[in-house]
Amino acid sequence: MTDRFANGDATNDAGSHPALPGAYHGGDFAGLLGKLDYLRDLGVGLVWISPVFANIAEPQHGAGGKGPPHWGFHGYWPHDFDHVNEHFGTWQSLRALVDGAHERGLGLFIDIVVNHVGYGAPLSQRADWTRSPARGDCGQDDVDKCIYGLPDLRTEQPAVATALVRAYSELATRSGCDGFRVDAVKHVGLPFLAQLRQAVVALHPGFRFLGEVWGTRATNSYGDPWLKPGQMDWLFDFEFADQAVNFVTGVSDARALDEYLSARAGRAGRYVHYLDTHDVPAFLTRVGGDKAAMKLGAALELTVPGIPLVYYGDEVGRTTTDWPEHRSDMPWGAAQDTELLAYYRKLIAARRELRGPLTRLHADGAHYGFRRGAGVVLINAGDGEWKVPVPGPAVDVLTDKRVTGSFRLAGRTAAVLLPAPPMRANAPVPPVQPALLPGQRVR
Ligand SMILES: [Ca+2]
Ligand SMILES: [Ca+2]
Repeated sequence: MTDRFANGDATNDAGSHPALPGAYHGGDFAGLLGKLDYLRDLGVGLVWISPVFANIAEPQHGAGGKGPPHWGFHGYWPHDFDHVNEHFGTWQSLRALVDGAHERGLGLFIDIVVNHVGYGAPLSQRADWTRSPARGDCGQDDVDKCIYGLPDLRTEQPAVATALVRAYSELATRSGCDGFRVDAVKHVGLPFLAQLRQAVVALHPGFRFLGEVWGTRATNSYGDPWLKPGQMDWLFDFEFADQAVNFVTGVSDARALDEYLSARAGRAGRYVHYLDTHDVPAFLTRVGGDKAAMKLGAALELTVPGIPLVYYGDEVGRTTTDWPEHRSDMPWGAAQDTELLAYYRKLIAARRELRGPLTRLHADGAHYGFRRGAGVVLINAGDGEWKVPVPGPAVDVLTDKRVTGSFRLAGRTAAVLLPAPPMRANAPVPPVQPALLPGQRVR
């Protein structure tokens, strides 16, 4: 959420009202650029930012016009497809952000809106471009209805499709970004999505698409049409957060969690899972502000197969609720829970050692354990200690504790065990046991 992450340029703050939850708060591309080191140090590989095109300027009022004012700070109310949102910066500062990400080994995805324009945008006046509630020509199906009363782009019309494909190809080229997160994919026809992908990938081989098809989950075939060749590379697993909440709060047991993880095993690599996003309340809020439960959820999220998404602020203990709090400002400085941040960093670093499918080792009550690659992950959602046998010497990389034989995992904690590191060449040589000296026989 570019507007809410960091303000790096005060010259684009006109019209910002940080005290109003529905207004622009001043965050921008320059602010993000200045925090890329923070993101790199957190360990993420890819950054997903808000839609970048200019949004409608007029605030909207929900609740029949009586609600608080709400501007397009989130970027989902595009006004035209040629200009960058002036609150976020310029084409140049967007390019500088992407280049800055690449210099640090990070990828960058831009959210794109292809389904609709903002309320009252000029294109909403053109019946050949849009369906609109004001004209009464919205449809009933997923593709031709006007979601949230937004003017719906006629992406099935060749002229509209061609113009949008051209605008987003231009965005890919001018920004230098690595991929698009495509908004409201369910509400756009598959032929348009294929046309968009084909055009952008022809210009930029390796360009990737993450599609938001509301309600997809890695446990069933609902999302499969959007995962066919020529469509999206990845979709979201809308089920994961609920499964994680249920397990860490004791609503469901390890067996239920294991059934879920087994059911998603075949598709997990094509799905992005998260604890929360800009559309739902924070995980930490859902578990009653219990930091131990948050850590268990993070441990689960960041160790299982699939592509984990960390929504900004999760890693420092930001609590949010429903709109508009779930898009609140990123906490910085003293407002950050640095202990939780350190925990996230360790988990993300450990994740690089956890590859391939998950093999269940324990699924009993509140205890869940599995092997993945070289690592063993143990999650104790119960209150009591869990004594677990451990094969071979290992290190719990979350606490740096060395473990052999058996491991006592405290209640409400998780562990990621990796093989104890081999001795380095320049490390001091430990004393050799006399019985093992050459020429000596073991008695
Ligand atoms: Ca600013
Ligand atoms: Ca549509």
